[in-house]
Amino acid sequence: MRLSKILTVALLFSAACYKPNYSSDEDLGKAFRCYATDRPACPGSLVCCVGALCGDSLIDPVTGGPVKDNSGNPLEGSCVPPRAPEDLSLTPASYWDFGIKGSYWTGAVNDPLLSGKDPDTGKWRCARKLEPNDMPGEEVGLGSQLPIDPNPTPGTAYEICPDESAPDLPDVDVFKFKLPTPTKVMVRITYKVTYGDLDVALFRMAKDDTGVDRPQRVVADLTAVDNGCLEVPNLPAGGPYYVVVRGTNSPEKPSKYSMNLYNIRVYGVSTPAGDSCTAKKDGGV
Ligand SMILES: [Ca+2]
Ligand SMILES: [Ca+2]
Repeated sequence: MRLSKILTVALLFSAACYKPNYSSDEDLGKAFRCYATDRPACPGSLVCCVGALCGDSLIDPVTGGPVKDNSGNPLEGSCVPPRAPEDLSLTPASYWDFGIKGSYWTGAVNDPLLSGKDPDTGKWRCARKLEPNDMPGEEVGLGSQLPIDPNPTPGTAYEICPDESAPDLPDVDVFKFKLPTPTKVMVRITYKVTYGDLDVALFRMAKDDTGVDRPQRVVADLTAVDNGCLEVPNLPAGGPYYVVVRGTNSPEKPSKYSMNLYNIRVYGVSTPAGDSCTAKKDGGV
């Protein structure tokens, strides 16, 4: 429902002491939808945000109209509490701290054909499905109930590769889930390391000294082999938890990040002795 409609309803009921019981909880899907160009865009002290972009940054400085998405539609935001000022030097690759990588792929790397333009179609090769999904607020939702003991599937296909506007920017993909009960959680990504090493890690949010949420690493797979796997025997209920997949760099080429196609599965396991990262030594999934 658009804000103007809600305000109209609120006015209609104001004679009967109507108290609008609005929510700003994006996670519950209850936040007001908004356009930053509406005046006011949001009730009270709330601000209109799309991912990391808020308020006037959703207004095109040239036209004065709303910033538009790739399809030409005005970006629709959610009314949320004002966010802490962000460190503008912070990139998604530095925001998600994977820890120190100890092993690197040293063999030949095949071109995954994920950057540059296809000579036949002229289109940017990186499909950029569900992008941007690099920071909290942009993530791909996995829901509040992970599948438990699902039948093995190939998983959902994504790709780590940059946008045409910033071809050297490292890409990360972020997925979010919550847990209603403590759960043994598995995360599996499948990829061929010969086309580019990928890493995967699980984070939760913790408040830093200034009370701002920062990602805290729970577990990471930083190996330079085919596929990646995370196993958390008893992840506490709640969340949100964030699964992050990244391309990797190396000490020799710190500014060059790998790209690759991958498939991902995130699921729960009902018995402690059930599925495990170490159970299949052949690297299968
Ligand atoms: Ca991404
Ligand atoms: Ca890896």
